Amino acid sequence: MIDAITSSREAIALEDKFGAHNYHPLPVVLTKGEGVHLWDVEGRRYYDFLSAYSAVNQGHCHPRIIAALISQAQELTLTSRAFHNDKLGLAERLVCETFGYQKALFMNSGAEANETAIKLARKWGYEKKGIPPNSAVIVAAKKNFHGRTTTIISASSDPSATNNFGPFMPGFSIIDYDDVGAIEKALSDPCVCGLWLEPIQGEAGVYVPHDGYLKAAAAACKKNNVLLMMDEIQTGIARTGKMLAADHESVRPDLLILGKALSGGVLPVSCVLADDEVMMLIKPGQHGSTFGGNPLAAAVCMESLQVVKDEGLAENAERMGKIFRARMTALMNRTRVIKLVRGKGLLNAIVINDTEESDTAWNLCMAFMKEGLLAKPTHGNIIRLAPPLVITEEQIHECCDIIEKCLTQ
Ligand code: IF1
Repeated sequence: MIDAITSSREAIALEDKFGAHNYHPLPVVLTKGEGVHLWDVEGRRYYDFLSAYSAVNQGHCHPRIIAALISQAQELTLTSRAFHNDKLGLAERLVCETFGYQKALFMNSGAEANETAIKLARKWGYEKKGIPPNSAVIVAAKKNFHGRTTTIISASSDPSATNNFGPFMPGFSIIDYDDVGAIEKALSDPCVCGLWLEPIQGEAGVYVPHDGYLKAAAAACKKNNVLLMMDEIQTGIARTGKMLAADHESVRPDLLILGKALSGGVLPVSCVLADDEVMMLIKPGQHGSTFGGNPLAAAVCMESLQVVKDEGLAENAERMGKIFRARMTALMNRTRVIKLVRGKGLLNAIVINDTEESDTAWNLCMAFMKEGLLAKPTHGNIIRLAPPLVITEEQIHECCDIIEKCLTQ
């Protein structure tokens, strides 16, 4: 019999006693989500300014996505890929037509999609570019975040992601982000098969590269016969005011990596998009996953994408983001606490005028929580502020009032 949680304290105690301590959550226990709002066990309502790291772009428990989940769940949830089902092909067509690629490969988590992209780039490197066996190199950026597997952290420059998890996967070289010269230098190595970037670095603290960086990266890839692998797991699906962050520079990656809001935060769905020249290198039996592309995920993914289009979420993110950054910038000019405001669309962050080690950002998030807004620092002094893309202008102003009240007190 499943006991019900009756208090936040009880829930936290259970997690503390029986759960791995691999996170340090804010002391809030949520029990319901709807649109931009979350409710805790005691019934308090909050604005969600994290959106589960941009997985809930369509808002919590969007009625259309939940309806798609329920109706498909009553028909068929999983066949494995040993057999066909009547939803996967429809979802593959929708993502290919939405993002303009010839083929899609569905996985589950973002990390799995990045792992798939690594395998595709390497296979292309050996079989198309002629890189000698087992010597393919993928170039990644310092301060990247692409997931938590041992291969992915082999490209990480963050000690908290790598310490005591070795030995690491060879074949990655790490360069400074937002440095075109570093790309051109690294890609001159004939063993390089891929350049692996986030169009905006999320975990690094919503680091937006200089205009033209993505275009220059694409040009360097073309010049050196290297695949551009774009991780849009956090920045994609309308989060930055366009369907993809790469759209701001009209850059078309060779490998497009999606996840999170691809399913509206309802269940894990990720996918890699590419053209036949790359995707058809993987033959039957060479890659896959039990749940990858299951009919339930396919149905949820299709409705999630349709909601983004029907509700104009990219346009709303663009408009609301401008209003938000204008208010944060005005606030920055009134208080010494904010050093910087940066972001695109509704992926924004404020950099607090304090050291990375300070707990100012954490204390501010605790103050926001008491005023009904949930956000979390990405590093000591950076607070990511990213509400669901369905937020209205009135709600944005109400949230800015909360932030302003806490920052000016
Ligand atoms: C955590 C933040 C971290 C991602 C990008 C791939 C993945 C992610 C650009 C992997 C996942 C999540 C993971 C979660 C916290 C959050 C995160 F950047 F969003 F804030 F960690 F850096 N590429 N990001 O952002 O996707 O396998 O998780 O589905 O691990 O703590 P996943």
